[in-house]
Amino acid sequence: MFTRAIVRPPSDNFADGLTSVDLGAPVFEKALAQHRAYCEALIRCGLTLIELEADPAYPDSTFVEDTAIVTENCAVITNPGAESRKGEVVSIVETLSKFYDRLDRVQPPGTVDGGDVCQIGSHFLIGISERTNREGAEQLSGFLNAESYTSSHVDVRGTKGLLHLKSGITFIGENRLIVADSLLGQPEFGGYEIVRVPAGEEYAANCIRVNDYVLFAAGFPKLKTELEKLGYNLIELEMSEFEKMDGGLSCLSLRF
Ligand code: CIR
Repeated sequence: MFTRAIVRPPSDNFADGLTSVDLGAPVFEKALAQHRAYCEALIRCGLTLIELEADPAYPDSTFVEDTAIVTENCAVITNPGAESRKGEVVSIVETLSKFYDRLDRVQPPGTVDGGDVCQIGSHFLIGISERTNREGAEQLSGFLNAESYTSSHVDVRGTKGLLHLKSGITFIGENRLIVADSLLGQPEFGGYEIVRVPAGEEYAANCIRVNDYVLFAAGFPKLKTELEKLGYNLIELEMSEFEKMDGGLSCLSLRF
């Protein structure tokens, strides 16, 4: 069970952040409203929110998930792969120090973005991507192994349209992984029941299981129906403005 989440609203220069998609510029007011609805959904799932202030020095800083890996036993501060995002960790260190006695830190030349890290019970899948390098993944595995977690690495470089591992997969519990077609067949996914993402609904592969609910991007009816058939309680959220900046549902919070 999660009890808390760290969130940070977008800043008014959110549109200056990094993006690789061509969906137009996000509308700030709309992004704020979508973020508010996201926060309300987390509260509905039973979480207490730790709300940081918007930080215009870092236009991508609403995507807090990339700055840390938070688990029941330990917290690891990442070294984000994008130069413009490295400073985002400062306020996260300050915040997480209130909850963890010790914070481990990925050191350069290692880089890790939290969006590449998928926890499945006591096992972690770590994506090697444009943002997370092998050195960073190995450092992270070391920290996790010391806390009796296991981990394996999944190379997602060259997988078209995928910024992070979790842009294409979600662990939704019950031994089930939602997997976009571009990632099917990875040996690390053997042993899980795979829920395939219908063609054209790839963005919805990134959703989050939070206690009794799954937070799910609005506008993807086929995957929605499939998950409902499997018995999940979905909370649908409009994500259009974050999608324009390459962000998914998971990246807007750090849940622990
Ligand atoms: C970036 O390119 O870093 C941001 N615009 C989006 C980060 C999304 N993070 C995530 O999916 N974990």
